Amino acid sequence: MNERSLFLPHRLLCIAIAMLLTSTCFAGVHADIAQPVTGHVDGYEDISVGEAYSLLSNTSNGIQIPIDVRTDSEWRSERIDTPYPEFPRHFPLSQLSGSGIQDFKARYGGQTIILYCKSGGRSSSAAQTLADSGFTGTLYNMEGGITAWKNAGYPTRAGNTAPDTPAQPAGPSSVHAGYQVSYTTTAADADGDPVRYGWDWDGDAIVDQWTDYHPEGTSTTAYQTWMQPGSYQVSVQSQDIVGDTSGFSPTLTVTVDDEENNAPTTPNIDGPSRGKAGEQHEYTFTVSDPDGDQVYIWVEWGGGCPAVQWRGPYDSGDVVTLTNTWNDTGTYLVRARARDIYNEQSDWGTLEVTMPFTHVYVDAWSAWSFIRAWFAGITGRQLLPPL
Ligand SMILES: [Ca+2]
Ligand SMILES: [Ca+2]
Ligand SMILES: [Ca+2]
Repeated sequence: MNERSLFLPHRLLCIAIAMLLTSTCFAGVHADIAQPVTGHVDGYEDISVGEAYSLLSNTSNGIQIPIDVRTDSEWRSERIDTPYPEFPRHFPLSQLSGSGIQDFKARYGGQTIILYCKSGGRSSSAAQTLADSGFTGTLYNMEGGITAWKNAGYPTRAGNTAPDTPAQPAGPSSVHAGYQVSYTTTAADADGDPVRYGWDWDGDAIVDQWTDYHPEGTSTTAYQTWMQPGSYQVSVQSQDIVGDTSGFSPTLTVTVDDEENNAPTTPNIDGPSRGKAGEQHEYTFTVSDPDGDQVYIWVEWGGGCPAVQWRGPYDSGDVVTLTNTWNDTGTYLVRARARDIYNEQSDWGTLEVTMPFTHVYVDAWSAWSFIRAWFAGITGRQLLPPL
């Protein structure tokens, strides 16, 4: 046999193996697809508006992200309505090329997507483009688009009002360089749209950091680390899912120094060290921080009582009052620790509390009195002479 005749069967074998592998992978793809109506071999599935609605109206079947691929003006004038967190997003078909595809993958890669348009044409093009580009999530094309959606009686939203301008950001106004700190904000949206927040950390009226979308009107936290000492003007704006943006909030001036941080001091716990089981007892916890930072406190009551998880912030020197009821007699170790705005934690402060046996005695005595009264009530006689 010459070299060529040896090579030929080897090549045929390779082709056969490749075909076998392809068909195995193909079967695997189909096994992952949830109840398609009409099969597609192109890396996406067509679903009806009814199937889309049932997927989108509950989260027990996972999260699906509806994406409207129509133009900006079509999107703004009317879009499908679905509950948070499955609210529709907008990504026009015209942007699904070149770097736009990379943007799409960065935002939605690995997720389950339901593409829709006016009647299903542009969304199937978008689905094919994404499938061809190697998109890693699951792609559905909603057949009939928003037209069929409306014909089936499913809800839509029309028009839009921009979300409210947030209030001045809440958070520390004096921080150390190089330490991460957090700020919160919120804004309502008259349409009930999800809202994201754009933070300007340096007062140039240019957003430096966008949060994810959150239900409108819920407190949302962003994290920031300033590396250089100085004075910074912090403000925030809100943007709803449709794309309309509020103005910037009033600014918060933040002074950043280059000092090292110190942990808060150990909380001082004050209150009764003896008490009665089943009754409420009040304790005070004094929290402070050598740097004057605001602090949070964590309290454990012992004996299986649920901990009072981080609560605050409190100003350094504040006295926090909390109550607890131990249902059983015994000895309990109350513990509390503080953390400052940089997550530096104090040592545990402790107080031993004893609930002696008295309340069981009182209860037994009450029960005995009750039995005596009942006996006297029905017989007219004393069960035993009174003590
Ligand atoms: Ca809105
Ligand atoms: Ca900025
Ligand atoms: Ca501190």
